[in-house]
Amino acid sequence: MAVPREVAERAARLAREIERHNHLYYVLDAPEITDAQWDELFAELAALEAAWPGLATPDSPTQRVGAKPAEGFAEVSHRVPMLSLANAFSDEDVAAFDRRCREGLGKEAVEYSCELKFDGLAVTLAYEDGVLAKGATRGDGETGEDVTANLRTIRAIPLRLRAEPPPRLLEVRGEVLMLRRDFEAFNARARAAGEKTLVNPRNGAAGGLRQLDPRLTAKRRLSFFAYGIGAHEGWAVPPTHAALLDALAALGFPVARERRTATGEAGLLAFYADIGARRDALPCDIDGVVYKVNARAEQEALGFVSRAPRWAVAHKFPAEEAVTELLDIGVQVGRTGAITPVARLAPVFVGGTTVSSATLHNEDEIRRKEVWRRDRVVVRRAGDVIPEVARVAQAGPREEGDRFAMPAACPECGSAIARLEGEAIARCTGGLICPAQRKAALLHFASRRAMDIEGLGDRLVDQLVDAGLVRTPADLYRLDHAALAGLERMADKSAANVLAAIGRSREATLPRFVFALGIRHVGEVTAKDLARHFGTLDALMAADAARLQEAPDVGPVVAESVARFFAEPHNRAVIADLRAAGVRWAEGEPARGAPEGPFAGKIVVLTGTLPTMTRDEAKALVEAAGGRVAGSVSKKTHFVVAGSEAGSKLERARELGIEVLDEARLRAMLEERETP
Ligand code: D41
Repeated sequence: MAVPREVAERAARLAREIERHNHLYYVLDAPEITDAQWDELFAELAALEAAWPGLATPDSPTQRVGAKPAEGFAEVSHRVPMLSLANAFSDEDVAAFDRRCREGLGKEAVEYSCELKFDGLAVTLAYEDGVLAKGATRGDGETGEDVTANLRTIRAIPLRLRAEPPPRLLEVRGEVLMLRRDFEAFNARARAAGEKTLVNPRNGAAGGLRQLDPRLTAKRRLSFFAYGIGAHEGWAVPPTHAALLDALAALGFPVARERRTATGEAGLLAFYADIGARRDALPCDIDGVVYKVNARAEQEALGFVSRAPRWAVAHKFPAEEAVTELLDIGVQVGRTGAITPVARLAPVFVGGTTVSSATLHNEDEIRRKEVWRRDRVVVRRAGDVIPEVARVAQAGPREEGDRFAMPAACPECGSAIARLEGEAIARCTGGLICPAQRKAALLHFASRRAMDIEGLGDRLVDQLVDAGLVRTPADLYRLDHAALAGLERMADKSAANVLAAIGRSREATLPRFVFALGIRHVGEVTAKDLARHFGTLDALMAADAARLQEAPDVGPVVAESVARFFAEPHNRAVIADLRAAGVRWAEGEPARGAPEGPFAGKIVVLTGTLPTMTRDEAKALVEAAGGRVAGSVSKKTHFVVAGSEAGSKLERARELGIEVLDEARLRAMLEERETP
């Protein structure tokens, strides 16, 4: 049965609409409708085409992922060969390129069009009468493979040119690639499904184009950027490369915004530096920039040498990946005690510098990447980030001793290394004595909510530790005026003030002292809970993980962390030392029975700015009324006290249906005790 005219017209209109929205979304990055609205248009068109066989045309958006798996790819010989690009690796290479162009053209200064060099795969797209007819890989430049069905799945590639009337023939050339966000999303999904992940976006794009089943290509969400043309008939080729790129954008192709004209070597190098600085912020990987003589007449005058135009050059960034031998795996201790496995490498030049060590992040990463000592590994150094071992290039002999084992003791202080359940990072437990953690531990110990030693900040801690005057917090209490005043830029008066502050801090409270120890997972609230529950430091130190969990809100992770801290003899020695130095607090009885007050047993979260109370005041009042203040909203939260500019915590409270109080209501509830 013939397709009724209204149906054909509706289908054609839908097809045009869908492609217009594809262009808005994938090329201009400025969608006008939601994904759901797009799905609706698409579903309507698909339904019409299903009901009326013969309705679907090759340029219908439903045909992007229509085809059945292919047997293989047919060969395509390019009507106009796809040339290669000469490379420049240094400023001198660029200067030589500019000199050759000036001399070849007999000009003082040559104008260039500068663009990005995408790290993808070159392809050519043939449009006949405006409709995408064939797409092929570059291959050897003369012959490539017909990957039309796969290229159709790329929504950034128009199925029809935006030109009326369209050229008889136009071949558009460009690069197929995977945007970083699509690469990350693909790998996240693959990881969750236990499937193989992609090594990098370039391999993702190359593998994607080579799929025999276009549905697999579609899953990779490939992208495309246009940079040139091949054969053409019935099209007025613009007179400059810059105008050509504008024309390609007008026809509906993605063209990178990062493009401009520049004159002379200095102009080219400025573009290179500018792009180099912004490289990490780009949506996709690039491996350099490309300079092309702008005027087409000048390009023709310069011509070619052995398959490469004389009028263009790729200025490459230093390679970000290199292969070298992994000599050994050691560990490094961070400021917070985090133990990072570090690869010692045979020195290798990568990303512009020589690298001889690279991070392996943590034990799980080593296992996931299956890295062993004496393997040959790929070292990656992108931008300013620390070099990392990206993957194994070639396995080494792999004898049992080559496998990484987390050491039992910290290389800096000899304390035990522990990895708590559910954490990726192993840590040194010698928080109070480990040289690597010394400065951070001292700063925390002296901080306002801990021992509150005024004047003992970053700079002074640095000086004290670097001068060898302080190794553990206990050493603070043995400092004298002469030692302090002897430090650079330390006036007599300030030395006296700091000494007085240290002296005052001897009168502590048990919660403050426990918090000051800097035990992982023991914040101010937990320190208070522990102090209240055990009453004395000795009782707390004697408790095993099971006893620790009897304290309110202490789960297995906190309990294990506390038990390990006090099990470390170094830590016990420092605590004994602190007591010997006169640090003391009033010890209490272990808590018994439930707390009393209008907020007894209630968990309260504070958020936003209250009209008259500070956060600390509100907290103290809630705690005095028997409540506990928590940092985040969960199902266990009883009340959220919200002030102005309350954000996500308030939202979360509403989602969970938790009662929200303002300051007035909080005050009223606090006073309930007095109004029987
Ligand atoms: O972004 C690219 N990878 C890129 C590749 C580019 N921006 N421009 C290019 N221009 C050319 C000429 C000058 C020969 C038309 C290229 C390539 N060629 C190219 N890609 C793969 C081989 C050659």
